[in-house]
Amino acid sequence: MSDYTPTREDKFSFGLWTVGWQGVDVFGTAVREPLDPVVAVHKLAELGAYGVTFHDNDLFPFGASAAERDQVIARFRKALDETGLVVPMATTNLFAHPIFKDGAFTANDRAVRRFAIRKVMENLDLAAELGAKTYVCWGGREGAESGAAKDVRAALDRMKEAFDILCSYVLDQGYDIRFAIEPKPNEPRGDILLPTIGHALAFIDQLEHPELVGLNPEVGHEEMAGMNFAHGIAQALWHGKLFHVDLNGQNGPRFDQDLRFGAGNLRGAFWTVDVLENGGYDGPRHFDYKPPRTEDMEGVWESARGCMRNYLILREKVRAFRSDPEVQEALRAAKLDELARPTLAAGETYQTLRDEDWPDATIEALAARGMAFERLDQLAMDYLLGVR
Ligand code: GLT
Ligand code: MN
Ligand code: MN
Repeated sequence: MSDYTPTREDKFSFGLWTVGWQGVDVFGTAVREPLDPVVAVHKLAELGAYGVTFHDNDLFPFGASAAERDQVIARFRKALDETGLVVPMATTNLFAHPIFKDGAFTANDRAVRRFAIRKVMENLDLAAELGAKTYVCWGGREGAESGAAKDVRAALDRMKEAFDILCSYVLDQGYDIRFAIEPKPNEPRGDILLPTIGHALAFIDQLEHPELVGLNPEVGHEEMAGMNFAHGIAQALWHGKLFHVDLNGQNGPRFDQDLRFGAGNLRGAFWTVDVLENGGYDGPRHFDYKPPRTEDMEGVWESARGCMRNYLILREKVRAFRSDPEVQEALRAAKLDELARPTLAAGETYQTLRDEDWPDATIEALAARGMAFERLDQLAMDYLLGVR
């Protein structure tokens, strides 16, 4: 058993806005002082993270002058050089300023859309400069609270237009950057466009450069919609679209809790780690959570440590589960090997199936067979509960 100390090879990353969250919510003011990004970089490196991510306005305020911006970026860059932390991903704040009250790429107001796309291009330049390979687009304000306020089909046309423009910008600049759409069903808008992994996957297919656009699914966002996160990212991987991931914790369909990874739906977290570790994902394990308002800075760093520690504990359990001979036997009993086999054998066609004889006794025998899933799941439970 390891001591669960993270290393750079584990590829853990955090958004500046996570550990830097001051606790401002709908009902209350800030409970913590602003966190200097330079301090955050040093502390995250010390805790064992390999990367840090940011919105443009996590670094410099909206409307900052060029001089102010350059100064902040120089300090940030120096902290990265000193610590060896990398910037695997960057993103744009298209939700905080009042100009984005009705969205950014899909705001009814055309001038707002033009301003928003320009803001993204500006920060793409910085992302490329800092070596980011993924650019996240979370459209938190793209949506509506009422029916006629948003023509969804027109809004999707505008959303597509924005991504088409941004993809051509990235290609023309020669940036090695791909976009990752982050779905969310609601909050802050009553209903947000591209609410789930499935909606976003279908949308990407309609773009001019679908190869440049994938997903950044977040645990809590899918669970708010009642979805199974592990299934969602498994499908995203199947489509070759899991470009990035936001790990955190959520207790069922309610407001976006953004708990530290492992809190909330722990069983879901186990299967999430299983898919990430065994499904061909090799990107950052990015934590997007909010240290609760109850915590002082000590508690903030404790929660950041907790995200990584829980991931490593679950990874150890997942590995033990997958390599246990009894589990492998249970997987065979549950016919997982058969699921992996094509339904038709080589040379067979639908006609083979048409020609097959299906006596009642064969059908009854198949219907009577148990699937042995409960034993398989209990083995996973035993690992999760620490008795195996
Ligand atoms: C915001 C949101 C997150 C997104 C971030 C990227 S910002 O805090 O709650 O889920 O990932 O824009
Ligand atoms: Mn969230
Ligand atoms: Mn997120």
